[in-house]
Amino acid sequence: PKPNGDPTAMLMKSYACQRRTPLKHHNSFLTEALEILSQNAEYNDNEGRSVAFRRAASVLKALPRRVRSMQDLRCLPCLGDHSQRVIKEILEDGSSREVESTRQSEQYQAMKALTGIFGVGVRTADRWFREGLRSPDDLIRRGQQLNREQQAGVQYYDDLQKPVTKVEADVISDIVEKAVHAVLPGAEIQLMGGFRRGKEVGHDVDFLITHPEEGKEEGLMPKITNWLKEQGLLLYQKTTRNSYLEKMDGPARASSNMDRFERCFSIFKLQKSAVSCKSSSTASAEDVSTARESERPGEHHSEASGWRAVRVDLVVSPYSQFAFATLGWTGSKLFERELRRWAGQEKHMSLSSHALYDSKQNLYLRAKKEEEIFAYLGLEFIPPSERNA
Ligand code: TTP
Ligand code: MN
Ligand code: MN
Ligand code: MN
Repeated sequence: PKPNGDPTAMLMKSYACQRRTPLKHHNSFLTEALEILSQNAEYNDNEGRSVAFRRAASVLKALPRRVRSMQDLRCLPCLGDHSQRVIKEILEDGSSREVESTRQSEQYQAMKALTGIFGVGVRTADRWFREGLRSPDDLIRRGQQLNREQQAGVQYYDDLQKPVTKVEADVISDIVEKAVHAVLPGAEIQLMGGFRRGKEVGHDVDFLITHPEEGKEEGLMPKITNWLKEQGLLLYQKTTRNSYLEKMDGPARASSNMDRFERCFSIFKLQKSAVSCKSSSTASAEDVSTARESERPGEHHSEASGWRAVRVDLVVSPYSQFAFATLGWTGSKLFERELRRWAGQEKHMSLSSHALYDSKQNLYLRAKKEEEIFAYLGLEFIPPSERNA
């Protein structure tokens, strides 16, 4: 038999950062199922299993066509026994019993609802689940003690569950640009995360801010948030100072996903009139005139008001780290994870959102553009729109 008898057979590389993964692909019916199992493993604190399902799903996203039989999966990397079993069942029966029972399970649904609250991670959600709590409403009813972040998360829960559209992201971009330039002319602002990868909706809007004169960016975040507060545009914000020290944090910390930039987790108050103006000239004046600003405390109901809450992440980077920060904040999360794994396992380098360290040469590799980082890593450049691993 010819080794490459099938002319359509393609060589699928095993690291997601070696592949092009478009936003729209042909196998959502399989990837959504595998991602439920991945999510469930994460809820059960089983990171290895969670990543294995996520890698399997990601391989299917990179395929040029729909999977129709197990034959189509020959020679594909990252598909373990468990993933193959699930895929086989879906191909034969239309659905997988394990996936459907997970989807319906009380634990999965409660964990999804609770971790969906801004400020609530898996550990907190799991503790609450074991105490019998199932939803944000349960937290309010039982008078559960919440930190400031979680209070905002519960208060704006309905709004924050609603996907943020590209038009809304563009309106917020204009606002952030205005705020940044008001306090530091010459600063540069870049839209990051899912929207940089071409997504049409997101769970938040991410921005990276820098200034070509190194040092000018220091202490910038409080100035930006103060300006936004004065304009009445912020519902919540928490700023963390930059704590990156190259000597201490560089190579040692590089494998961790958390970076040490000055950053701000925030919730913006977005006027609906601003959005309808941007999206078309047929702005519905109705939305605004029927707005009721009076509402009971506890929860905000967006339908009845002229504004909605939107999660926004702001990050400030020194110019010398901007390329690394850009690469690190574009995502997807699996793509980032695979880049760091590739760097460590295949190149003996440590990659973070701050730097690239070469352990063999014992030095930091400087870069002004993302392209240079891919080149140092011996990878073909993958544009943001194909990093949807
Ligand atoms: P997210 O905003 O969480 O994800 P996303 O923009 O890809 O998708 P969504 O539409 O759901 O918002 O993260 C954006 C990028 O930021 C992601 O690639 C990883 C990076 N990131 C960090 O580097 N450090 C962090 O602490 C977090 C939370 C994200
Ligand atoms: Mn995002
Ligand atoms: Mn997300
Ligand atoms: Mn984000």
